[in-house]
Amino acid sequence: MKLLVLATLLGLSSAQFDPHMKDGRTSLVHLFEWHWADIAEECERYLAPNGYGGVQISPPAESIVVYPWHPWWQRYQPISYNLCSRSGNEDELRDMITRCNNVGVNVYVDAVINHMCRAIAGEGKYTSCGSYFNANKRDFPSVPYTAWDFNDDKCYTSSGIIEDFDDIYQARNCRLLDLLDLALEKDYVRDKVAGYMNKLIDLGVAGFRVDAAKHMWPEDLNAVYGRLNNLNTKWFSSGSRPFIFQEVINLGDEEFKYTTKLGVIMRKWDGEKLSYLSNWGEGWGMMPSDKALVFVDNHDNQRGHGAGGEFILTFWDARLYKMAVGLMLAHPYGVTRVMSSYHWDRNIVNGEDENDWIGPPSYDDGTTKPVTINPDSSCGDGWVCEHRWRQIRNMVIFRNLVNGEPLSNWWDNGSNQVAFGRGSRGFIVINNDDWTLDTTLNTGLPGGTYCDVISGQKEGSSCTGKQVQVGGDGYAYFNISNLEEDPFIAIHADSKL
Ligand code: AAO
Repeated sequence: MKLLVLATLLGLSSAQFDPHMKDGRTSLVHLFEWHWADIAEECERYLAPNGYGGVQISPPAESIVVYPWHPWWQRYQPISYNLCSRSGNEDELRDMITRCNNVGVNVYVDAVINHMCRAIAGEGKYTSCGSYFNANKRDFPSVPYTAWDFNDDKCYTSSGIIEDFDDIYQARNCRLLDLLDLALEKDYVRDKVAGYMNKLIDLGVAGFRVDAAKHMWPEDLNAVYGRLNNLNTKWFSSGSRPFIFQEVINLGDEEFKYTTKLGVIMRKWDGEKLSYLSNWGEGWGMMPSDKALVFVDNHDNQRGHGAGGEFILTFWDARLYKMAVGLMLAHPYGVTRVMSSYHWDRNIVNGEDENDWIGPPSYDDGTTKPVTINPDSSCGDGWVCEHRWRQIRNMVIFRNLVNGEPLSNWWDNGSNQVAFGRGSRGFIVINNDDWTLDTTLNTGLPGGTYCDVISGQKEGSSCTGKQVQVGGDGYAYFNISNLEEDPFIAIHADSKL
């Protein structure tokens, strides 16, 4: 699996690992392909009230448009740094950033700075804001970039494309998937890229996911990061540095272990068991917790792109997925990112999804449909909105409440039943075995009656789901059938009656 994270390894100051979330919030959500206007609404009506600390947005820069299909990935082929995209124009972007910040929800931008569009994209004005470009001539007048600003003469593969991802010279000087590779060792290019990011910082964003970071030289990235402004003091304390998390897919070593391994463990493949998670995190050879951004799936691997695989858990496997996300959110390791997807018609042929390109719910002209909200607060019109699923939303709240508390009272049955607490603030019990969990455990919580926040939650003075009785000694009896819709239970300080 994949990815992730990591904002690191570059000798950056530790300030760049701080996501600057407000009010003890701890998680961000990727609202993949949402329109800016919908994100603004979502910040106000849902994310802030439910404790989400931030939102990752899809690339906001002008990109190619691929007629008539409008695949989601067209946005990863910029043709200028004008802020107009399928998600909206600059005014809508500014309005969204302002409104999200005003309710304490940070905005993190997916920054595509390694490359422009593909070499064979042709020329014309078929772009998200109608600016002219000519890919053959490497001419992007709206930036402007010309042939001098690309790495063509530094790549030694005959195709000009990365053929061996393990060869760092190819990986950093040749074209990723035929995407025109920017010469980031040039001050001019560094200035243009930093100018784009600074415009976003000045609008109020809190940081960046750096796309394809593996394909840029660390010293070039450092030079770009060094040019970045401090965050806008309208919403952030003075001297705050942007949060940077870099996309580096490398399943063999550290970072990508998190999503891969979690998928394999939950599926019980390769002899893996939940009980092995007692030292999850650094104990598994992952990077330091305060430098990791973790997730169960992302926009690539949920559809087989970028080292996806059948072990990746997604909304398509809802039952296991909810448990995996619950576990991630309960566990102290890393900054957590929740995925929010849209449905597409999967068409798996020989293990590959032939429809992995399908864009967000759209009208015939390719315009993205608004996100509609059903009376039960789920989303309609093809938007999945995992972040609104009760089990996931309530675990985001759980994570905020236990923030800073160590992992405590670990228990396992040597198989796939595990439980752990976070000091005296929260406790989770998971049954992924094919038999009932039936045991009494030390929760570490003060005695009382608690509402399970998975099967329901506390509403007023009662629970809408299960109740858990914690004795004065902190012990509680748990019985979780393997046949339940959600075979896990979580209780926390605020779910006490
Ligand atoms: C589109 C078309 C392509 C066309 C291209 C240019 O789909 O057919 O060639 O235009 O004309 C997204 C889409 C692409 C799309 C692109 C541009 O995913 O399909 O291409 O927009 O529109 C590498 C990079 C990683 C990258 C990933 C896709 O390292 O940075 O490829 N992800 C990001 C974004 C992604 C985006 C881009 C970058 C481009 O998240 O959404 O692309 O902006 C190995 C390598 C990895 C490599 C993967 C690719 O992974 O090591 O570096 O990722 O292969 O599959 C083991 C190994 C692991 C290996 C893995 C898979 O597990 O441990 O290292 O197997 O083989």
